[in-house]
Amino acid sequence: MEDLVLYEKVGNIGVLKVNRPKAFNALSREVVDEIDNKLAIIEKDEEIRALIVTGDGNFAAGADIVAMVELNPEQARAFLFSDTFNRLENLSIPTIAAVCGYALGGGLELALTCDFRIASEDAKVGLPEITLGIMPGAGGTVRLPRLIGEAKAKEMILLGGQIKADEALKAGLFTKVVPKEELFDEAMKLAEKLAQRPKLALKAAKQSINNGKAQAEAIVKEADIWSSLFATHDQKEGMRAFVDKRKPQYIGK
Ligand code: DAK
Repeated sequence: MEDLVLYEKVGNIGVLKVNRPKAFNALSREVVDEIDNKLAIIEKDEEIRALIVTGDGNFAAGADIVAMVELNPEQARAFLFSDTFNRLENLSIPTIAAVCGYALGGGLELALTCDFRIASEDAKVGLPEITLGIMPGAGGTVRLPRLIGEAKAKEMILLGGQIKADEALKAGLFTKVVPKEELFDEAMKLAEKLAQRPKLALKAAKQSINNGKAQAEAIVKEADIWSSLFATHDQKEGMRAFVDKRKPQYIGK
């Protein structure tokens, strides 16, 4: 079987690629564990000076809905995405999400843990969890409002729609949008620039910015609230409807 997450070093730049294209790179437990394993390698590698995170075809269409449908609240709470996402956010080197195609739900939340987000013109981002009878639970309700402001974040989270690359650029979610064929080179250019900056000062600046967010507690609480929704009819209905490819019937229970 092909590796679900690919990792390579291009000079002193690391490139992490989610590789589950048939499921639009949906983040299953195995994919997230693999990302975590690669992060453990990256953390120990003194040579690596910047990391690009990307996906094959799409960035990632969210957590694997099929794997979540029948979870109860305890199992959902144990579905530890946030630890891996926090680990990525707190890497000492700068990180760049190179976003192509869909970055939805947990996929967008993964991109939000990176220091920069560069996208191709075909990128579409959103937090569609509400349409599944749940809410974002891996940092989305905490990181997105801080990045793009509460009103725009609420529009995305409470309505659950998608926005295109140019709108996400205007909102400040992306720092740059380029044609698809230029995405990787553009991310590399930025990574190489960052790699030339003094390592210790970069690490200190990033740590200080992250400290200032003081968001750890909010992210833990978000996961608690998120998992409580797995006791509801609407979560089961929303996710079963996605799997059955039909419209959900919500009853508010
Ligand atoms: N999960 C599983 N499979 C997915 C998927 C997903 N998120 N997204 C796409 N796929 C699969 C589809 O089921 C389909 O598979 P087959 O039927 O071919 O077997 C294939 O990928 C292609 O999808 P479509 O046939 O739907 O293709 P379309 O072009 O029509 O649509 C789409 C593409 C990306 C717009 C659509 O697939 C879609 O809406 N996908 C779901 C997006 C979504 O709702 N994402 C949010 C998921 S919830 C936490 C842990 C996790 C999370 C939070 C907290 N904690 C532990 C605290 C995260 C939650 C989420 O991300």
